[in-house]
Amino acid sequence: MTRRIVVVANRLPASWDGEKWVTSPGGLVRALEPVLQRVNGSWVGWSGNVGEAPAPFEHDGIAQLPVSLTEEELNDFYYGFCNSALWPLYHDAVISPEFHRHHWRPYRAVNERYAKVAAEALSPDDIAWVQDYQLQLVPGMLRALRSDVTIGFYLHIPFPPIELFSRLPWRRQIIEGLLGADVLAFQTRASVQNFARAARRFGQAESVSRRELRWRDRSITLQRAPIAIDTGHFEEIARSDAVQTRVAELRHELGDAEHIILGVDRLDYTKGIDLRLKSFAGLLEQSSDAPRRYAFVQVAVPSREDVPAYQDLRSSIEQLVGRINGDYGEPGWSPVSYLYRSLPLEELIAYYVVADVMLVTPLRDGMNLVAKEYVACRRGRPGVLVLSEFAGAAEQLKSALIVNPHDVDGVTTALRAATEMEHSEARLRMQRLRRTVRSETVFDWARDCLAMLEAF
Ligand code: ADQ
Repeated sequence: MTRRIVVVANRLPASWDGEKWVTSPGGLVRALEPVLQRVNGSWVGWSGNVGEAPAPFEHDGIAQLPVSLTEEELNDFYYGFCNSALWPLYHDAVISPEFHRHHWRPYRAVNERYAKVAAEALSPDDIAWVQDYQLQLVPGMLRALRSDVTIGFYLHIPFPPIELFSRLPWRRQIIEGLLGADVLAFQTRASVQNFARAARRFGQAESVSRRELRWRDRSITLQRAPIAIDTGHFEEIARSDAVQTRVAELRHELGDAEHIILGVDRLDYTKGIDLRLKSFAGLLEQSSDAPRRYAFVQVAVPSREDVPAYQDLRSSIEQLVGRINGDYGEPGWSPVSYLYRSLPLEELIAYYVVADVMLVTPLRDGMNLVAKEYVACRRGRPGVLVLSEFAGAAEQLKSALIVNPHDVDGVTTALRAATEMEHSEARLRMQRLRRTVRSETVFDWARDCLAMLEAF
């Protein structure tokens, strides 16, 4: 018998657009929604509006159990502790993490609230599947409330090396919160190892093996479960007539450039968008005789617009785009097209299909689904993926051109190699990448995670 699953995540998959509930974009929702629809699951999370929580409702075949957040909690818990302390700390401290006690306290209080809503929704033997860095205390709190359910935790972002994690003033509490789970799953081997070390050091857990810890008379399984995509869905849309028509239009709109290069990211300082733009400028510099051969499209989804670091990033990227277009553009032609918006899936896929080169160059990324989505859309046309060695995806997508995103000249060289690559080599590389992306879909990922939880 399949056991019922209650996902506990920061956000609900549905958000209110002022008139109706709509499905929010983003890696997490896109990955989990198809899975929950299959197992008739529920989802505990915040609706996106501050104040009193709406009554539970159903959307897209999933029972949605809203948790309330006040305006102050949104600022201190979400923008504060989650996104000004944990997010930078867990991404190699790309910018300095800020630790404030007035952010930590609401983090604990809000985690407690999620744990309570989840505890009420769970029946004996159900599985609670807690998601991500916003809710690291929930496994421990939930165990205290409900010792009769199985608790899983999945971290979508990297777990940092102990040298960085040690800086966190509440490192012991975070480790103990996580150790409340029966199964802790991570994107990469490196994250599993980093966590095991931190659990030994700050939680006094003992390693039984590389995949098992012992803590307070309980056994905790550590799992490497790289997240994936619904590959078939992307392939199907990429093949559709609507996308094919749009691809031809886009190519024309982009000045029929010989090489269309694409970047698609949430606008986040971990994604390396600014360095990537500099690398593209380097390519234009080297090709000053024929700059019109290249067109670079950067699609950036607005993200965390209330955090100052994100506002600064947005203006520095816009300045850089302006500078490159000013330096290399001509009347009626700009080498960089910059779109600051979220795109409907069909339009996003048309961009994946039209792009000859995909630049995925985060400074640190848990996985990066964009890289996998691009590969899924390349049926019958090679295209070259240039991928950062610091994306979790690099552990799997080894036939990409792997780069160090901090090395601006190195990325320019890789871009050049991508645009000049022999068709036969590009085809071979893409075939290998496609094999990986087709053989490990989001359904395999969910099956692996849930199988581990169901075994408890
Ligand atoms: P993100 O940091 O959001 O996810 P990513 O994995 O690339 O990063 O997922 C982004 C998602 O948003 C993709 O599915 C993509 O299609 C979509 N998207 C991007 N740009 C878009 C646009 N302009 N319009 C519409 N949709 C767009 C976090 C972690 C990642 C991890 C995922 C899942 O940071 O490392 O891979 O969770 O675990």
